[in-house]
Amino acid sequence: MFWDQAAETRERAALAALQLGRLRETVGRCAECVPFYRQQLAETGVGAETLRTLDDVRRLPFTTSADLRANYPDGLLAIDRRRVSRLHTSSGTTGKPKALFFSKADIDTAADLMARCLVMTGARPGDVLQNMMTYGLFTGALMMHYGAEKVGLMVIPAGPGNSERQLLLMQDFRSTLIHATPSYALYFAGFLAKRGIDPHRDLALRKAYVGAEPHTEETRRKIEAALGIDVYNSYGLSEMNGPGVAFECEAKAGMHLWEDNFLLEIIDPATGKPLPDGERGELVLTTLAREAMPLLRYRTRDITAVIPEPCRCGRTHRRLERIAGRSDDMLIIRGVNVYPQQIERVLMACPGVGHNYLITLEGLDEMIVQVELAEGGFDGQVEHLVRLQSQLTERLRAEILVKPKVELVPPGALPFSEGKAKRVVDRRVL
Ligand code: DLL
Repeated sequence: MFWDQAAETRERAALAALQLGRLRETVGRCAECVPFYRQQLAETGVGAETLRTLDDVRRLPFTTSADLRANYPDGLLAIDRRRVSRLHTSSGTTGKPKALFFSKADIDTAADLMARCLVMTGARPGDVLQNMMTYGLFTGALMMHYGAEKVGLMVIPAGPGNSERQLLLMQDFRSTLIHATPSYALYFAGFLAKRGIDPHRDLALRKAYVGAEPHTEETRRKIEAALGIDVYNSYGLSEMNGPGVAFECEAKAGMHLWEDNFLLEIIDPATGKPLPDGERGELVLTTLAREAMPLLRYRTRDITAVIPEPCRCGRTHRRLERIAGRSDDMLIIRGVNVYPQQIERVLMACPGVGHNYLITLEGLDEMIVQVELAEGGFDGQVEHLVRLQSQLTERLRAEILVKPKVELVPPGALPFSEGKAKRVVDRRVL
């Protein structure tokens, strides 16, 4: 089933023509309405009329999150203030937030792309979506909310946290779909186990949409097994609408990126050079149909690759691999590059391991991995704990080439955040 079959299955040649037309229009509007871009485009000598093929996008300058911060609050706004209908922000790790503006048409387009995503996974009117993302300046909950209402789903704007209340809502209103961060979905699965709830018997859940933070295939499987549902990966970023940029279809084999709205490139993060389909690098996105705040070649910092093969669902928009991490998430430990996702993969694949973990770096490159045991996972036999601990240490060492100190802790012992999970605490002395 499709939300917009013509758009979702548009032939590649027609899609490319549409992209080129929209790219020219976007560049023209940037030059006309945004002084920051006017200057940049003038310096590089590129204008809408000089873009002959899609590859010419490479002649445009990159935009970075530092540019967004430097132009805070409204230096990148391309329309009159009176036509802005929504502000979102994205905080990131340091300094001023990024301000993101949306016109009425932008919100409608974002909702429409979200609707494509939902219908693509089999959501239908009659479904009840419990939206466990944070409502507010964060795009996560609201953009999903608008898309779900467009499809005709009943939405419960639950927000995150308060698992008792989530369960009550879920039972009383027979929620069939949930939208959550993967860390909250995992945490909630642990909460249900503790409460003795059998999702199959006691709940009506069918699917979960998880995103907003990196997570591994092992985490997906763990949530699917614990809740007995299908879990779909949802990718997006505030700078590009929030959720609904790329989403898995029923095949669950990569996320279709809506190429009629975003022009994608994969580059080598170190050199900025383009990489071919199938090769992993940094995702760079250009908005193709945004009114309030068009962005040219935005460096997402997210590491992924394009899956070039056509998808069996019939959609022609290319798929992205699961995000492997952010280029700025990489840890360097004793000279070795380590991504937190590598650690998560090992932990979540290991029986006996629970739903939360924390990586702490101390002293001179000391790594401590604290991990919760599964609910009911400790049978009182200390030797079983010792075995699990040494098994995890060995598997981690094989994966990341650094030997961490593994600490097993009881279920629920580690801090849990309602927003995006904080997986790494770096207390190293520099
Ligand atoms: O997290 C938008 C969103 C909300 C996406 C809900 C999906 C679901 P930001 O707060 O701006 O926006 O954070 C964007 O989060 O650049 C990635 O690093 C990360 N991220 C988002 N989705 C995924 C995902 C929202 N599925 C940043 N896998 C992005 C891995 C993700 N990382």
